[in-house]
Amino acid sequence: MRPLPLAHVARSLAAVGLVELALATRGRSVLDDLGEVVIDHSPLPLIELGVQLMGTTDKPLLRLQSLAALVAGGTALGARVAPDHGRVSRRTTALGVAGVGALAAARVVLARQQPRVRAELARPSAAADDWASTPLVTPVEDFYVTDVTMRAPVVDADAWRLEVEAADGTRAVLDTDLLAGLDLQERQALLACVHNRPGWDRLGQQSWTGLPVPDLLAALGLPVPDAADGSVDLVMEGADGLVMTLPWPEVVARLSWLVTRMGESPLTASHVSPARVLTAGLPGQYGGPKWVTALRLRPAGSVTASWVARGWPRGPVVVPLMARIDSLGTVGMPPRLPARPVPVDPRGAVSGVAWAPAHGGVAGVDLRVDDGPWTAAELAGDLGPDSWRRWRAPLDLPPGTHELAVRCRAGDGTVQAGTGRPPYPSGADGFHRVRVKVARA
Ligand SMILES: Nc1nc2c(c(=O)[nH]1)N[C@H]1C(S)=C(S)[C@@H](COP(=O)(O)O)O[C@H]1N2
Ligand SMILES: [Mo]
Repeated sequence: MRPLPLAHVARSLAAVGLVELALATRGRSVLDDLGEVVIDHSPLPLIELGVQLMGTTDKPLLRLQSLAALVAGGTALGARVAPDHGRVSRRTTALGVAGVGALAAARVVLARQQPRVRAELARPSAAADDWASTPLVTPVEDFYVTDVTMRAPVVDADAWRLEVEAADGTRAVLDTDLLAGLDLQERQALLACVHNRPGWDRLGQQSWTGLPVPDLLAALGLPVPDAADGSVDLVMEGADGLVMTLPWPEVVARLSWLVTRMGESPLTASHVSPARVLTAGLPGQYGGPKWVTALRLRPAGSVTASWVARGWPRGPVVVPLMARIDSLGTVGMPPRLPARPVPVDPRGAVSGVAWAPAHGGVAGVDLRVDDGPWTAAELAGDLGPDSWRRWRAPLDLPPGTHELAVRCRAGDGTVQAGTGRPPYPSGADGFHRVRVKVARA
């Protein structure tokens, strides 16, 4: 094997670093652009596997891949063009170090341009937390973020415009001033990603302020289709180019909302200023785009949503009903896999949340120990069918190792089946199971 031409590696690193740093000041990144090319051209099963294994750490990994590919390409090219100049000298070492430095500096410059998630929401009071281990309202800084782009677009609220187009082609344009004059209401709802699996935390509960899309059309003086008019789709465009569509009857029945506030505060940059569309009961990728820039009524089926182009069903897919055990510290994304069973007090209690926003809300949660029967847990007060609900159940366990499992029962009579099906194509189902251990007395 020939030795790696390290000098060319160093030169390539320096070249990529310099280009990256020069572009960073303009908010661009070769590594991110390449990462997006990879995402756009990867087959769906590969993307699903990536999400399953890496959760949201997939982006740093994609950048590293891009860097490796560019440096490998540069090295190969360098070794061909100048095979004799591949020896490491002080100068090439310095070049390599400078390249790595430039890459790091570029990341800092790019990160500076990304608005921060502001943690302005009041945390739930201690009393509210006594009941269960889960905050009733997910703090903004803990709320999951799913962006399809490598970096979130930066949308200037002053320059933001929402183009609204009726079925007959008449249009209106909304800006933040006009928006402030509209009659906005607050609503509690859960937002979940279609990739959420049993025991994951790719979902959150918040109160959202905004107004239903049909009311928005009316407020702008645009004709509003009949609630049952299936001949039109609502086509929703995000500033990052993401397009989603919903049949008009779904928009009306589920009350798709134009949302401008999350909890007490205006939407933070990542969740996401200045406005988004949210549809209770539908996973994020079906319910509406963040950084929404246009809402258009178009003939049903005439526009293909970005997810459909990527192989997802037209749907809309709904949020599957599920229950989660939060108090044993096993929740996470990707899930924390405790190597050993979680030690528990045999007469202790477990608690968590359950949700069934597409099935009339949570009517019950059941706990099962090993192969025993399902027994009903105690439920906390209800925020409404679109929200999650907290539950708790006492334990009465003999010494040894046990498996706890939870399931959700919904208001419409649906009982969670726990089939173990993956997120693609219609959302994951499976019981959240946790192994516990009771010490011998
Ligand atoms: N414009 C735009 N809208 C989007 C996305 C996106 O990447 N761009 N991600 C979608 C997905 S997959 C989900 S799960 C939710 C995530 O919203 P959050 O990041 O505020 O939690 O937004 C949805 N809307
Ligand atoms: Mo998602």
